[in-house]
Amino acid sequence: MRTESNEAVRNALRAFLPDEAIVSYRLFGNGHINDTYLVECTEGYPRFVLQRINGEVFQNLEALNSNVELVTEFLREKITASGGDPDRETLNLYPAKDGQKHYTDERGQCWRLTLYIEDSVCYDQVEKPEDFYLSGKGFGQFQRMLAEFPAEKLTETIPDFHDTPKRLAALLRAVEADPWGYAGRVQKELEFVAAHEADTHVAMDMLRAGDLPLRVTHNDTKLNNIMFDAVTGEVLCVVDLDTIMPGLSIFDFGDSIRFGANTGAEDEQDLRKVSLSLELFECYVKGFLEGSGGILTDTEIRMLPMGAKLMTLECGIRFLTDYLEGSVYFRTAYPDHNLVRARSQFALVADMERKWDEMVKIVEKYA
Ligand code: GN1
Ligand code: MG
Repeated sequence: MRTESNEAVRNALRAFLPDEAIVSYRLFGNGHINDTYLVECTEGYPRFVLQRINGEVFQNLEALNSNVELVTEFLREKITASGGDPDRETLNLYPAKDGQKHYTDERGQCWRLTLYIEDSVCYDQVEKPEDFYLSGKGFGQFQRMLAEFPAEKLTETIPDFHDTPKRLAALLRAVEADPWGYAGRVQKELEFVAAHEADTHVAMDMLRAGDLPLRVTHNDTKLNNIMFDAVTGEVLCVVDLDTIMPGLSIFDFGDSIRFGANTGAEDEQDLRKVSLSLELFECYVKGFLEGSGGILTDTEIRMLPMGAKLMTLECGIRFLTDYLEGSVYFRTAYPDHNLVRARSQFALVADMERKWDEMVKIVEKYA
């Protein structure tokens, strides 16, 4: 995956802003999918975030734009009604000159501009346990706010996004096709996945049986998808709304644990550094249960540890699949990057299994 030419970025910016207002822009953030830029303007304008939405990953751009617009409008009303500051606590889409909240260029690339939230920070790794507790509360509150969102208005931007058995099937197809001849290098990883086949369908089975309710979920609750106030340290705003879809609450819980409670990085090469921090796990459980404010059923709460294991396993499966397919999906910084990421995910799954009883006990303590 590559980023766009300067000319394409400039051209996109001109669809939203007068040419003379644009001072500079630079790549921004650490997302693996879209291209994101921070935009500086002349006096009288705020700073902006410009994004090119990855049209290979998001095939139905119209539905994606509609989802993000509906959700941000809904959140704006909720935040205003509860006395919050909607300019800082949700994303604000800035209209293009034609009045639309996005711009499609002549090459079919889709762009959007949002207000940059001043005096905010986001983290790629937990620095203070307190912050992780707050992120849990923030994502829990987000879940609670969305509980009243009319789910039928949303389109699934990526169908079967967290359908782990389908993710596994895609991996097996990639192994079969093996377009780059890499399959021989990943036998150990494939054995690990095969040994966890039974886990992959636990959540989907419970959904079909009606044991877990379908909700409106964020689906990508990495720590770097939530902004904190740089001054007060409080959680401000959940970002990266592209994958808001019907989903399971344990997915949102689980993906946060996968990313934030890992003592190593998502792409840690030294697997001895990868483990589940029970301290951070506990912080997040506490925050998430407080934030979601009683909307979760007993079964959802009981399945939280499984959500963590499942999201980690699934993410590893997705990284491994992309590695075999030549790294066409996730942005990578070096050739084996996706393999390194997959290994780190599987190491984390293994550590969760070692700590399973303790994870269960922690959840019971706050249930
Ligand atoms: C991607 O866009 P970003 O970096 O927040 C991915 C998530 C993965 C994550 C792994 C649309 O999220 O599903 O969990 O990378 N987003 C999409 O870090 O596939
Ligand atoms: Mg992101």
